[in-house]
Amino acid sequence: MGTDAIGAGGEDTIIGGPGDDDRTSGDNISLGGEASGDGGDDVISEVERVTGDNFALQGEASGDGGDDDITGADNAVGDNNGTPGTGTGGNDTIVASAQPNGVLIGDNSDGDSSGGDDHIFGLSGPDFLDGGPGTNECDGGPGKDLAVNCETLVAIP
Ligand SMILES: [Ca+2]
Ligand SMILES: [Ca+2]
Ligand SMILES: [Ca+2]
Ligand SMILES: [Ca+2]
Repeated sequence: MGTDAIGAGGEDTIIGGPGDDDRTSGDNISLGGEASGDGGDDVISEVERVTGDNFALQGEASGDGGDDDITGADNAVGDNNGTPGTGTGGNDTIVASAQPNGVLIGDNSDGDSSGGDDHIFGLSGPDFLDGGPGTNECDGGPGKDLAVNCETLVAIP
């Protein structure tokens, strides 16, 4: 098809800085096809919409998820994000931005694959935290947060 993005990911550091950085992912990105491959362990900060591993806007995203460190995200998926987003989940740490109404998902966008053990932190609430499969810790921080699939809950009303 020519629009697929496939390959094992490296270990990247991505820093968005101030402003609307729109969207990025730690590993493969495809806007029209499939994004797949084993994810690297990435450090991504100050990007509004983040996928820790593979991101496909319209197709399937799959692969073994890396262990990503994501901070300052409004919307985050720790592992593969696509239609569907499937694969083995990595152990991710995800920290929200200061914006309320964050949506922070520890594993794949289709929550039925295997998942990693994730640490998810909200900031100014309300945020939505979804640990997915695995053994997860969710800390809502200030505000009226909602958390699902979290084995350890901190600051969730
Ligand atoms: Ca990654
Ligand atoms: Ca990951
Ligand atoms: Ca994960
Ligand atoms: Ca998880």
